[in-house]
Amino acid sequence: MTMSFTKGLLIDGQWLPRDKTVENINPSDLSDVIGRAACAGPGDVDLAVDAANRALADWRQTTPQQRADLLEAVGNAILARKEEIGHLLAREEGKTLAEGIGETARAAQIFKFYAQEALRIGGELVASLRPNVDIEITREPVGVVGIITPWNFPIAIPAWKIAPALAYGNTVVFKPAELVPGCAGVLAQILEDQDIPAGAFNFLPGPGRSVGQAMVEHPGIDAISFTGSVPVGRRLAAAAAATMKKIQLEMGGKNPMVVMADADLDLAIDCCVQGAFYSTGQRCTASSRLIVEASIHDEFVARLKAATTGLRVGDALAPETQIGPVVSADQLESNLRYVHNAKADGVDVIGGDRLTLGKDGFFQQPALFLGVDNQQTVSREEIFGPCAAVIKAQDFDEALQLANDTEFGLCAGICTSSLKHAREFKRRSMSGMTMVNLPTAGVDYHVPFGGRKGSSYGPREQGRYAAEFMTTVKTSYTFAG
Ligand code: UN1
Repeated sequence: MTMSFTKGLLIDGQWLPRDKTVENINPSDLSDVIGRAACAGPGDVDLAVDAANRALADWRQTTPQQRADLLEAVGNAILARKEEIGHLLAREEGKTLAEGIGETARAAQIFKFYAQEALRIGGELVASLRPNVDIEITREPVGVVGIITPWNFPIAIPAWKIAPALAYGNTVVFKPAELVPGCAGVLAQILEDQDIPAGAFNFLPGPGRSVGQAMVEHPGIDAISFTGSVPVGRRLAAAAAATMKKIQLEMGGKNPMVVMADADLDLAIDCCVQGAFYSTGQRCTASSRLIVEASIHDEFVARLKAATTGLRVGDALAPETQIGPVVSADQLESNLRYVHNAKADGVDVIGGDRLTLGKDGFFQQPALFLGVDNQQTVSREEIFGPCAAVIKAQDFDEALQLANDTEFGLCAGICTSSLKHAREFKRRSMSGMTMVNLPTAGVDYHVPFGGRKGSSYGPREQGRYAAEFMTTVKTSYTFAG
């Protein structure tokens, strides 16, 4: 296979090589080194933040049409290359080729959506309490936005943070996850190819502990949008408070999928299997708790076991593969530890072992933890792998109570044919998103995304609601007597 190398960092419109690099390895085939990515250091954060601040004066004055044209062109350029980028995505992250291409197309559509949103920036005109005074409420760019993204959606998550940031007139300093610098580098190149003004978009691949930390502490960054783990999110929020930055955090999930006895069971099996295991379960929206009504529990579990053990795990790029590898050695080790500890605690575990296939990769059999209650470790902690706990509930009320009994609150699903159950569930679920007869993972890009409790902090991402974080409100009073 050909090796691809990222060109370095993009700061102030210049590609800057760096001596320090990290290898980008294919998790389906550890002998496949995809390339080497340059590694930014904390000094580069200063350079990028300065460039972003200098560029802001002009960029915030661009017309909505200029920004719309740029974002539309970026979306079209991504779309035109969706097979190639999707292939790179599957190769570096390990989701299947179909998932990689699908994610790339979604990233393109996100840019095209925000191209249009740039044209819809408006405000309010409100009558004052005083005579001959008008009040205007307008939205302005928040300033320089620092964007820190995870490895599990190498192009879609960068897209849904970068596109609204630029659409609303902000400049960007973007740090992708170290494990997936390839797609991020392609995205940076595409933005540059569309002649984005120097400094309006800066690309800083590098480690979170140094580069991400320096970004959140930097007084020249006005807002940080982060997707990643709860512990890192908590650290970033504390650091952001020290410099009074606006912050938006998308973190973990322990998303329940409730299956009621009145559900279409074929559909419910599909929702559980897709939600729990597709994209190797490496989604914060994954269904990691399958809560099944007691009267159908045994029959449902028998079918779920058959569907789970029938999944084809393999090389992300092979057409027959349904479940690609785990992303890295560390993640695999962590997943296997959960499986090992569950077995040691006497849990009935189906699957979960490391798989040896033709190629040396991080393959793991999808795991079901059967007969567990909602207090066990595998029901509480986000594993972030192809692993799901199956929990029995006596009736709807208990299922709802179990669904809400978690420190997370991202997405909650129910499979039911009862309008009453569906309605009650939507109203009483303590989550940011609910799904009826749909998997918990796999969301639309034009509506808000986010959760409650430990899952999210700050305003929502995506759709029109992204304006809440990406802009700041100004109230202007004018007297003309
Ligand atoms: C999806 O389920 O379609 O990190 C998106 C994540 C989420 C994105 C999930 N922020 O998994």
